[in-house]
Amino acid sequence: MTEIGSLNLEGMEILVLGLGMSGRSAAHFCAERGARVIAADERSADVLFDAPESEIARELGPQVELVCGQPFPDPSRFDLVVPSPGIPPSRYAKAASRVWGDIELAGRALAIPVIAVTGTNGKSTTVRLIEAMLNAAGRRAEAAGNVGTPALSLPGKPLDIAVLEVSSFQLETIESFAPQVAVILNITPDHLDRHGDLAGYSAAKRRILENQGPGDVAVLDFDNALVRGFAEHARGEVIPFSRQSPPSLSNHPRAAWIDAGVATFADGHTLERVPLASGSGLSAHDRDNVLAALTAAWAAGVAPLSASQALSNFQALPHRCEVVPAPGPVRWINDSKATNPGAAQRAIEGCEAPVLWIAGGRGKGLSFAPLAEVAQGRVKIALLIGESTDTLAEVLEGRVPWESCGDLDAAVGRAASLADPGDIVLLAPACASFDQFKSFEHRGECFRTAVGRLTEESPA
Ligand code: UMA
Ligand code: ADP
Repeated sequence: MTEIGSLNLEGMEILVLGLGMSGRSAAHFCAERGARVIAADERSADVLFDAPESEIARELGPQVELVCGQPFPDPSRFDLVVPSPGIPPSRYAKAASRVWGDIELAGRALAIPVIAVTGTNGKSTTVRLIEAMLNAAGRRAEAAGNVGTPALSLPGKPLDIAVLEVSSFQLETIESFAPQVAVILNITPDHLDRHGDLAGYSAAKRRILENQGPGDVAVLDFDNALVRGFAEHARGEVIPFSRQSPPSLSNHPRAAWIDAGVATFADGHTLERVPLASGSGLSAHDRDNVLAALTAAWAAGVAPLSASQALSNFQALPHRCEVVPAPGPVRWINDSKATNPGAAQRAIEGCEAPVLWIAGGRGKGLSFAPLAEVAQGRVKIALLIGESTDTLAEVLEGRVPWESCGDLDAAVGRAASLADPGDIVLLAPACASFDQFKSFEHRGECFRTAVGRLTEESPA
């Protein structure tokens, strides 16, 4: 019998839906543990794989049967369905007798403590910070999950603790997943096409708390009203964090906040203070993420001062308010990862100079109205690109000057001709990239290239 943690899949008939990153790792994981797996993807093998199907099949092993380019098999025939995060529950939930996503499987397989992080913006940065902080404190930690490496890559590795980024999609398919430390960052509208409305989206996020017990900890962003409201659903200890004001200590003996640039950690009457000397390239809103990460590490038993040692070497993630090197008096900032209005809002708020704002792309059906409010007075001109141009123009009209540029290269060129010394040109699209780019990374790289080209055209 193959058993790790509390997981035994021997002899089970398992249907894995989707053969992207998550599905492939799930199929391999289940087969290795003695299950019979059918792994299905609606795309055909030649589109799906960058190697011949036979090679992928060999990698996955004889226990896995690939079904590509066909409708999904009937889920009711299987003991367990393991859907990829991108496949909505409407595709399988009614028919399936049991559904566990890869986070559920990983939670069952991992015999080490888990810190799990969710929220709308800042998850990837926060899990990387936590990972670095725990490693700096001598704990063998590794980050995985929505951050880009499937969670099922972790079981079996020599680790002391796992740090998982979990999306709302992944939380829809948990059953007993109970992280020792659950972190919920800000919640602002995103993925409403999948979850229906903000209530549905935040209910999915809240599921990170649903199986915790009295010994577990919920680290919650108390500056966000929705997340603050989750405290009453927490079954373990709540440690609130705030960048604005000390949370009430009467309800929560442990709390963290920022006071004049110093992260402050209260444990009853004992205070520990950590000056926030930021890591390389960290943006204004990364302070929230640093505070959340220090608090999570603290909840996992690492003193904040010790955890903070990691900050001096921490490299901010690319495409998140990344300064693009360019000679001259204008600053160019690549926040291509701002794929929703909330992230773009924080990016604009973080600019301490007049902004030429490049925005637009594939809309997600989210309101841009709050963005227009923030942009008014801060943004000199909005340079609009992609499918959302008309929708953005409509909310900006009369509040913020705007121009339709069509594509990113044209917007960069126009920004270069309009910017005054001291201005900031900010790419913070508030939209997905898929109308004109392969991914947000591709969009960010194209921005860097376009800025680099300007430098070549007019050397300093
Ligand atoms: N597919 C179908 N039928 C469908 C839908 C999809 O067959 O109706 C197939 C596709 O053909 C494709 C596969 O399913 O081959 C894709 O599955 P997926 O979209 O779940 O993608 P993965 O490659 O498995 O990546 C997933 C996460 N993707 C999504 O949540 C959409 C990755 O997060 C994550 O890093 C990875 O698992 C490892 O855990 C990406 C993401 O965009 C970065 N996440 C969203 C976000 O951050 O906003 C939530
Ligand atoms: P996620 O994994 O949640 O998408 P990232 O760290 O990749 O988080 O950042 C995504 C986007 O959100 C980037 O545009 C980044 O600048 C922005 N961002 C990062 N942290 C925060 C925060 N605490 N609040 C709002 N926006 C943030």
